[in-house]
Amino acid sequence: MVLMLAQPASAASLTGSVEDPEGDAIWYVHKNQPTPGYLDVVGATITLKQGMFTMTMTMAADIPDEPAFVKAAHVYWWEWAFDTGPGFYPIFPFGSTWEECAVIIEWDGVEWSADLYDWTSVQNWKDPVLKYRLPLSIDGDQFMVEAESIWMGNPDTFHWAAGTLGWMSPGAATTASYAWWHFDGAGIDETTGEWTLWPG
Ligand SMILES: [Ca+2]
Repeated sequence: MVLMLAQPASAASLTGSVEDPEGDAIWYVHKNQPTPGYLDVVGATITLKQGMFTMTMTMAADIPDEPAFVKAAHVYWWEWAFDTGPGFYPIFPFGSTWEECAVIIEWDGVEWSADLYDWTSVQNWKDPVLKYRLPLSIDGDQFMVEAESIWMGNPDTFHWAAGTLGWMSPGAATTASYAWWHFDGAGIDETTGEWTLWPG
């Protein structure tokens, strides 16, 4: 006998996922040399349940406790970028889409951190970026991080992409003279540059 138990709506979850080839991460300084597998995205997910977004990113290799920097890089980012509405300040675009907010895991050579960045109130370079510190877990080849939906404006739907990024300039987004490169991106249409619709 199968029992069907009704669940309250709040217990339902919505999810979206993307896959990406292994071996396609590129570092511009060494285009002909392999980029570390922990910078190579093979999959990412975003799941919403009870007001909390859980994001995972699976890499092509286990994530070291203390990743070594490839030449010229000073900071690594693993990022889920969210296009939640029209018009915002373009900061770290993947493809042809600009993001309103992003969840970013950072390794700065000393410590790990994870933050939700909210650019929706930013009008120019000098405006402060809203940031929320997030809990981070690293298990083998996978990152997992959680963020409150309300911090992202409780979106019902959005477009998103995931990827990895290296900063050539120390201090990342806090300096005016910044320079960065995407090692790899996932969830981006190769032809149109459009991001992936969530949920779905
Ligand atoms: Ca990849």
